[in-house]
Amino acid sequence: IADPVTRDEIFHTDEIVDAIIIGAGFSGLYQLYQLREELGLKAIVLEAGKDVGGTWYWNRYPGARCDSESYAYSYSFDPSLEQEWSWSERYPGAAEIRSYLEHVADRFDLRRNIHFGAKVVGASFDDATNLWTVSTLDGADFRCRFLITAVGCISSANVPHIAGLADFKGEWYHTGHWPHEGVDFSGLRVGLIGTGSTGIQAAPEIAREAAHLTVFQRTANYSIPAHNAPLGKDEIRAIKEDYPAIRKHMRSNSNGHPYQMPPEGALSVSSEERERRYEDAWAKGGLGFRAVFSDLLTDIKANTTASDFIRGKIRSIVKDPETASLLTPTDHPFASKRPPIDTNYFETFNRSNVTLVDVRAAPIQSITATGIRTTNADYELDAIVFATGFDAMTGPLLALNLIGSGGRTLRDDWSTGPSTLLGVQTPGYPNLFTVTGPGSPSVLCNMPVAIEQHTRWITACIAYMADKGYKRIEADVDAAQAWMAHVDAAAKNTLLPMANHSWYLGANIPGKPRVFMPYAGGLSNFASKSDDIARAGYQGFRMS
Ligand code: N01
Repeated sequence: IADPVTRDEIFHTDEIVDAIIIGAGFSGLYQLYQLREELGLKAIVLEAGKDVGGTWYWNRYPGARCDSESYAYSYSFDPSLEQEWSWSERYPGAAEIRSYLEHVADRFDLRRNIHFGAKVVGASFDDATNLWTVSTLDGADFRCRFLITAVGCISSANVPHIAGLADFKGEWYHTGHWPHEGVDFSGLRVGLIGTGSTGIQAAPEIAREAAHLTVFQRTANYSIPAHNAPLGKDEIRAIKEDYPAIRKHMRSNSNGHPYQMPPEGALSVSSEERERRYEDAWAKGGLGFRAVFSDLLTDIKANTTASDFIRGKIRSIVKDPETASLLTPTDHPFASKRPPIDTNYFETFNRSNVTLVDVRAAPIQSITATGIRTTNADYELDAIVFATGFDAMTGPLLALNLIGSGGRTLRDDWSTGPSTLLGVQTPGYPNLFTVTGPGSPSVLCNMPVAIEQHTRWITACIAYMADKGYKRIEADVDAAQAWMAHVDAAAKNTLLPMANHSWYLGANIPGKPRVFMPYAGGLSNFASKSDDIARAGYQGFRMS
């Protein structure tokens, strides 16, 4: 490749593409659109799945549904797209989100630049040419100037190492890799391990179908009723009319959701008023419960009022007092782990075909040919469902086996925890951009809003480089260290680190460094910091 000095020379070579994007989910699709349509670059997407969808391509477990309101869980970049698409329910099911992303891919003719079935297994940077070589499982190599990972944060399934799994005679599944043809549980005794957002969505659905469901719970979880329902024509019309204001509000707050948070703290109102507001929010349902008061995530006393309210609800729903007590979370404040929302989760334990097993008190010892053995009992099962989560944020990036400048590896560089600047670049990995990387607000937000901010920043950065004739960008070590210190401080300003076993901290994966990975300082704050850095000529990044 010739030494480029103009945008055309940088970006219009035949042999080497300007950018490779890994992943065709929400991030990858929009990143491709921007690079191709706005910058006129030659960009391709490498996608392991056979179609678009990302996390929604793989997550097809019973009850898989998004916890964001459907109208807010969508792209905002094209006003006619948001006018022509109508969501059918308050929360979109996995299949409907897949249809939406397929529609986006068709509408913007994105598929012609996407290689499906192309699983990336390695990528290395060449200092001499400033190019990346990306290798796929089938042995193909692709070369590009910019490598952009759009691999999601919770896409690396975690199947815990439990002795004996290979001996199990029944079928077992991880929710994140669900068979596309579905699973028929009728007449079966099913064991479900895990009570995070996924397990809480799946349990009621499996219980309805299976002969018996045994839920193996290590940590009791708070959950808010979703109150999912079809969206009426009038609601859809009102949303569409109001979209500009809704989008503006979503971008200008800390989490990218459409909720309005009042200025008051939980303790600034009378206990009757507090209770009334919690009851209203419970009746309304959804993640908006976190926004009933302004200080639920920052003041433990305020949070305790919400935690107590939910604990009371669990006790009032679950009829058997012992089961209710086991289901009642006590070891972390509400929303310090990502709070699930549910449809009849706690009610499910009133069914005669559902049993709750406390594997904190008596841990799972092994899986046998016929079921699960805990330290005090054997449970006979025909199928096991692992709703055991993900090696979040760093897992999908480490799986790419990235080799940076001078032959360094990301696995070594992140052995004590990730280091990035804005979540978007890692020192030592020039021309590599990570959408929703560790250090970005991503998972603490309504994802599409965060993704639009992250990808727009990357696009602007690449456009800037093209204008200036730069062919290499790399985050400074000092700037990345300062950013990670800020990420750590932002988390400590909240109650989030109090859930010391959460995946935000990497604590769900044995041996993983304990680093609070997402940026808890808020999306709008993050966006303005990112803009300031860009305006200052990409301060903290070295370009040449
Ligand atoms: O995973 P999790 P998830 N033995 O890590 C348990 C998003 N999401 O798939 O808490 C026994 O939260 C583990 O126990 P503990 C959302 O961001 C979004 O449910 O570690 N149990 C926990 O109960 C969410 O946060 C939607 O003690 C074991 C569970 O497995 C994220 O995905 C829907 C175990 C794992 O919970 C991940 O949720 C669904 C073991 N060895 C998910 N190992 C939307 O709606 C783990 N567990 C957008």
